[in-house]
Amino acid sequence: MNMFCYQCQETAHNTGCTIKGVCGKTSEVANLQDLLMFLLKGISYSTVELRKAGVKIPAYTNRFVMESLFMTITNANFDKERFVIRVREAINLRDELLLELKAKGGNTSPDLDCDCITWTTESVKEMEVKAGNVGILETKNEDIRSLRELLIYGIKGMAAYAEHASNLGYEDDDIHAFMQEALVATTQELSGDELTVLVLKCGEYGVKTMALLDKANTSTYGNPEITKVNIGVRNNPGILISGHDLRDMQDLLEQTEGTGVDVYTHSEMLPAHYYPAFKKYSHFVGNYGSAWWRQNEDFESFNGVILFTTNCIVPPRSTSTYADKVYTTGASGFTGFQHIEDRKDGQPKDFSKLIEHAKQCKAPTEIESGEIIGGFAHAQVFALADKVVDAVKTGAIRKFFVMAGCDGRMKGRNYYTEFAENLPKDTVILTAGCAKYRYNKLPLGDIGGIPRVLDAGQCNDSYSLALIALKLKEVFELNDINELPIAYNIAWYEQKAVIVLLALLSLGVKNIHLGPTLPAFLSPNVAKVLVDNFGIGSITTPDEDMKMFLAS
Ligand code: SF4
Ligand code: SF3
Repeated sequence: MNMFCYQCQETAHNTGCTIKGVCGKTSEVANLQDLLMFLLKGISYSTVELRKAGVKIPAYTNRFVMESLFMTITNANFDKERFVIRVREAINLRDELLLELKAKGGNTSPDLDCDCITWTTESVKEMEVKAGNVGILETKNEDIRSLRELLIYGIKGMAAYAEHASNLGYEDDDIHAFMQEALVATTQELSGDELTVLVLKCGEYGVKTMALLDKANTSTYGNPEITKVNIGVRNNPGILISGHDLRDMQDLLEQTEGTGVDVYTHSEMLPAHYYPAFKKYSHFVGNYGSAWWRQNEDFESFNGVILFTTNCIVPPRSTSTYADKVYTTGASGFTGFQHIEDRKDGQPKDFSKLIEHAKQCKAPTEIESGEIIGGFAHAQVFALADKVVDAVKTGAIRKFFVMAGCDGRMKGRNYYTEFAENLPKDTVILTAGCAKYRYNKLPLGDIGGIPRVLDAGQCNDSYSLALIALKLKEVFELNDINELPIAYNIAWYEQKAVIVLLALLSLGVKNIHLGPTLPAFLSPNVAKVLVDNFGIGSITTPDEDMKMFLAS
């Protein structure tokens, strides 16, 4: 075994990637990510103790932990050199914090189940050796391992959302404190019950983090509005921006204005079109292509420059003609792609290199034409509330189906297209995340002017779907969110879906069906706890599941 990773839905044989990641992650990078996680636990030990002593943790430290977590999420960063640098920085930061803790009279030799606060090296060779001994499988009890990793994946997703909020100047020290406490908790001999409490708490912090990001996005760029997004192309060269970071979107649109270079969104950046602040740019042309896993084809025909602001990167094929035109920024990275440095002191990032590069490129090749509609986040749906409530009361809308989450390569994901196609005409899909690409171009029609697919936005905008459910509960004067005519049939892929799931559970949502497979990191006992307490279920066939959902 060269590595072990089972954090995403596409993990090999639904048990774990052991030789190389299905995502393309090499064993070297996987192990360095494990080593970075190990050191984050060492850093967090000191920050947790320092907080107890009343010390305010500096923004640099909080950001270091948050960004490092983000860098280890599925298909965000494949760049070995970046991880080597990070590991060195982590050792230095941990040692500085430990000195500070010592000066405060804190305990600098705690009883942890790893040597994450003492182990050190300067050599890459030694890093690689140590990396092989600090992985997930070092926790021998499979239930404890499962709970520890569930918690870790939850905070990885949380870190991604917290980082986007932070990039817009929205911070919450409680969220940083929780992520760091969770990291330390995985080094302690906690019981299954104690870890379960933390996993549930993670969901509460997930809600808090998504609320913070929602506030950051909507305060800065306005509330998403119903928008028809063009999926065709124009004749200018273009930049295709992917990922979730709206501050990067803003910087790019500002810097491309008047340059003759058009901007298109890919995959999870599609919802940027729904924000009033971005609509004013006439060179913000539309959305190109489909979900992240189709990028090898989409990028080939785009002909222009590509910018990744976050996950999900697919390694280019050896025959690719676009690899030299891809740039990464923020937590994302890939050996061979050029990386745009972080903004300094809140100043815009410098995208001039990309823009000059794009000017040399051909215009995109048209692969489809028409429009897709979206922008149904909470404020927009609340504005339509009377219409929606009437439709429910008259029976025009029988049921809502929350089909949020992720898309992915697995063949079984056709299930979601079939499910959407076969849903009765008096049902409405509420979506968020890249899962929508399985059905957002289908002619599903509308119900009295309400489209049958209501897209709230990115995966983090699942928060909007929760707010909509809570609003409906209030309007219909129900005691329990589960009494609403809403079914949850969610697709997951990476760790942001984990925090979304935990957040929904913390809001009291029950009977969520999760597919296309249940997470490999859930041990049978942990899965049973989720089934018994929350009614979590897996998917079967579109027909059978439809019957089950419509009967309940
Ligand atoms: Fe495998 Fe997923 Fe881990 Fe990649 S992120 S190595 S595909 S489990
Ligand atoms: Fe998609 Fe990666 Fe999860 Fe943000 S972009 S939902 S998979």
